[in-house]
Amino acid sequence: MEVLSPEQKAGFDRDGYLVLERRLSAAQLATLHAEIDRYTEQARGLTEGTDALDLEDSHRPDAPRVRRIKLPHTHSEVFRDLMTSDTILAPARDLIGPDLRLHTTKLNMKEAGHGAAVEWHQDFAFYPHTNDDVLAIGVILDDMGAENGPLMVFPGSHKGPIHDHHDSGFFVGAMDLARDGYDMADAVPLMGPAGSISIHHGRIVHGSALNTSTRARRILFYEMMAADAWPVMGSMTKFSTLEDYDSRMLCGQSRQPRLADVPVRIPLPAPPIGKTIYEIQKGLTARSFDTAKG
Ligand SMILES: O=C(O)CCC(=O)C(=O)O
Repeated sequence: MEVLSPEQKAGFDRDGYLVLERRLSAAQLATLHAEIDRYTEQARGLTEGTDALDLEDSHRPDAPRVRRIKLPHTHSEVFRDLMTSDTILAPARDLIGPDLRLHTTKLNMKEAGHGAAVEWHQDFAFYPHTNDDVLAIGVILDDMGAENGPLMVFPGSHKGPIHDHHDSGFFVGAMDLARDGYDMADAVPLMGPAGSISIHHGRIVHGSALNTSTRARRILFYEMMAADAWPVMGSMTKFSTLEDYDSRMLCGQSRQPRLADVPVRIPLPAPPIGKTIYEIQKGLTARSFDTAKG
């Protein structure tokens, strides 16, 4: 083990999540915040999103509202350097082994007063793999309390089924919580001071509410898997060649697939609209969370 205790690893295996408090220094946080400001300034004047910026539905060119910085590691050295640091990779190696491949990165902004909710879902429903050594590391960039839309999880749900994320015949990337037997009162918020790190298992049921508070809630997600977890055909994971796929190795070696007895559903037919989770989830009828009023 590099950084986690045996108890923390056992906790993750049992519950499907961990929070590691205060892993980033004040200086690192300041650098990340400044980098975010550089992006949000680019939103002023935009009439639609760009390759880097996903905008809130209530965004206006003169009142910019950024929902997400997309794939930040592809256009920012700051976010790329953090991704390849031991701060991010050491806990992941402790949990799923030395060979890690990146799935994606995103920085969900959830700005004060209007930051969008994310409906309940399992990441593995979007990208089923041959085994479930799949997780997301979340870098908590603002103090995260109950009021500013923390990520919430259902402990132990990573050991259950992959639920139906379809509605009206299409994949909508979200579940009908009541239909699947969950009570929102049982969800646990992953809270901690800015600079903490959350880790959630790829199969855990999770979501987060609209941020109606006066404080932002920004989380930078690095989603990754053991290199021997290969996407099942129909997964939203796309790659064109082996070189392309292997260019996503974060550490260790590329591996042949390991096939485990894991539940799998295929996210097809593809959603009729949208590429981001916020757009795709608009197809869900039985919403759990409010949407912004504008
Ligand atoms: O930002 C959040 O609270 C949830 C993010 C999430 O689950 C996702 O983007 O897939």
